[in-house]
Amino acid sequence: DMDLGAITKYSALHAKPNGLILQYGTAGFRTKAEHLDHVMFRMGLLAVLRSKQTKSTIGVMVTASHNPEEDNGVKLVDPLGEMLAPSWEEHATCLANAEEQDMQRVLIDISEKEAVNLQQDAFVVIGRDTRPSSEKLSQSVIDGVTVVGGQFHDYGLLTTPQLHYMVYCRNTGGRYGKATVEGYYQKLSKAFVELTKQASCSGDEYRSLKVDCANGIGALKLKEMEHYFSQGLSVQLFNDGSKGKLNHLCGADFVKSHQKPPQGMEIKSNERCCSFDGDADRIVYYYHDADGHFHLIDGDKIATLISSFLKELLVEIGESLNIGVVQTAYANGSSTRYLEEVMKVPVYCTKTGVKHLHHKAQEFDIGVYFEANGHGTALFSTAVEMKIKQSAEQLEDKKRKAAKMLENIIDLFNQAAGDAISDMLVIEAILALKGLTVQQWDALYTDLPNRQLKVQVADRRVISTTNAERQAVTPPGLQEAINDLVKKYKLSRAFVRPSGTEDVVRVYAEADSQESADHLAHEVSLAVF
Ligand code: NG1
Ligand code: ZN
Repeated sequence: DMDLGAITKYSALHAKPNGLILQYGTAGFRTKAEHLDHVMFRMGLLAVLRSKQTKSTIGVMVTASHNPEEDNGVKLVDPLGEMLAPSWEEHATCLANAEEQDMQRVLIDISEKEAVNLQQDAFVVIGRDTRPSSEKLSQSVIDGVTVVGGQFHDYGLLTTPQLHYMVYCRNTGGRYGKATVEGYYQKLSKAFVELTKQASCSGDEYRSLKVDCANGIGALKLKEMEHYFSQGLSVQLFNDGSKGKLNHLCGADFVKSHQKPPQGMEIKSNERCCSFDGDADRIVYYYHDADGHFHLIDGDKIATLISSFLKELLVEIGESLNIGVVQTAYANGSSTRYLEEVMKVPVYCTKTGVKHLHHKAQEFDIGVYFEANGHGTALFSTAVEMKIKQSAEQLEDKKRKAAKMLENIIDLFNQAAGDAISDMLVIEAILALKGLTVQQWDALYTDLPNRQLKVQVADRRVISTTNAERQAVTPPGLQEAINDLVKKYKLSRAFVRPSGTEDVVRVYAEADSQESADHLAHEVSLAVF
């Protein structure tokens, strides 16, 4: 049973600031680091309950991803490396906001509602990013875990996707990989090196890459990992945390939202560059053309490269497996059109937030999902993995080679979560195998000009949406107004939705020219008031 006395005693050492209300959103809890101590302690408690209920290892990651260095956050990772189940998100919010004297009751409530067997053993794994506040906050998580008798392993510094990988490994009996940082490096590097060995044109041009690490954990981990894969790729790290501030004027979020290169990176024309975000679960590519123009290659184009390569391999092997691409409303219209009309791959749209994309992608033999901002991965069903393994052993020559390639690609993806390091290696392998330059990849299709705006409103919850957030249901009249505005432009599309991570309404518009996209976004933002 729970030692309620001990919980009360230790909880007082992690006291909640009076009146502070936080919400477990799409990315867990996120706010200024100094407001999070009680949340960390309580998420330690909750992770133990979730572990007892699922009879599995649960993960707790301390990070605020691309937010400024002063912020921090926490999210729980479910047994198969997935985001926390929705009913437990509600429990998390309840528990985080309970006043000291109500803590016991809330904990008992959750245990009863979820039929948690308190006698069951619990195991929690913990990881943290490089923020100055992260070490102490992860210690508070551990306090929470231990006060309710949970066992734990503290991995210390990890990228977010590495923690997802550890949880997945531990709950699948080692089939997926070894639950150590070393195991992660070896699994991915072995697959990568085998793939790039098969590239016929392994000329120098494909072999080096500039990486902006957002002054975050990605730099640390890439440095540790570099020598494992260096025979296939040499990486040059920028914003490695030795000088600059985390996520400041650099990183995937900065590059994507400002559509310009990060500070601290010198780019020669046509050099391949990429940026990670602060916890290394997002990646975008870019380059400067001969005229010095900046070109961004976002998650949509990454998904296109990956899904077309996978489809080609399947054709080569002669397997008719179903492959689907999952996007959100933010996917550029050109990418959706290219995937559906040129590549003939079915495309599905879900609500924003990777858990929605991840779940949808699980419905296919091969599901590729990416948010435009560069968060994504590919999932392979167990049946596919077995089939491909067989093909790699049985088939002849060309088919066998393709099956072997697919086998390695499957190993190279982090199937627990979107992963900047893993995605980078997948992309580098595909470019090498196909002999594609970064410009050729970029030229697959041309992005429609688009604009994203944030609008501050009194209460963003007055806006509700349907059809994967592409249509507004309330307030009345808003969707009609948007429809009328969209009609004024060519190749146009626009939508609004309340953000799940910030107190704003987001406006997105695209059209045939940048000027039109800007106008449309502006007009739509006026209609929101
Ligand atoms: P919100 O704030 O709900 O738009 C943002 C990103 C998501 C996702 C989450 C979680 C956009 C438009 N939205 O969500 O894609 O990454 O943060 O971090 O990029
Ligand atoms: Zn992130």
